[in-house]
Amino acid sequence: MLTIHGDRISGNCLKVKWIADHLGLAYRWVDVDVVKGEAKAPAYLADFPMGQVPAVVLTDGRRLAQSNAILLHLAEGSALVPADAFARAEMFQWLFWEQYTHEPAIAVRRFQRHYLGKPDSEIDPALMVKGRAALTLMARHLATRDWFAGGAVSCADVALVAYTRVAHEGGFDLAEWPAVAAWVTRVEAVLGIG
Ligand SMILES: N[C@@H](CCC(=O)N[C@@H](CS)C(=O)NCC(=O)O)C(=O)O
Repeated sequence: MLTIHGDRISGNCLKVKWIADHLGLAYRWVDVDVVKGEAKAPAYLADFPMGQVPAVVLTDGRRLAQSNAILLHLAEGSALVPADAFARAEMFQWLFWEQYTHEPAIAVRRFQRHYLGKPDSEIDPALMVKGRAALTLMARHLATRDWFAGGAVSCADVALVAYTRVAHEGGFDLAEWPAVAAWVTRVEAVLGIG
């Protein structure tokens, strides 16, 4: 059976859980408390040298880390990975953007504010600027489209919704970006969450 190592406070981990649930995959969930440093424990590092969650052990024993790589592997062959080559490339475009631009601003600000309890004055102001720019870019895209890649929900939507739906915990008010808020509701409905 698939084993998912994850922490439920982590959007990166929830992405993997949601995909597995959506696809009806059987799995065992192993809690790894990132705040307690369990992802850096020697036993965990021996199995997953990147020292982060999520990470999975596939049914055949092979291991894989990095949330979006895991999403793509689990969703291979499903409607969440577009068959059309350009739509698939668009999905990759948003997946890479999510990890390089969106998550490092919105998820990091959320973690510092909501989980470490830092006051706004102690959080790098650039995180708010970058997070707002990311949400504005998403809103511009969603002004003419319901989903991020191709004409249907894909792994890109699942990856992007993970931290967007909890952006308020990072101090971002989605009421300022109604197209993004409406898309969050659409993705949550597909995934049966929310
Ligand atoms: N690029 C990685 C990021 C993973 C990541 O940042 N994981 C965090 C939780 S969201 C973590 O494991 N932090 C604990 C640590 O670094 O010790 C992915 O997409 O999986």
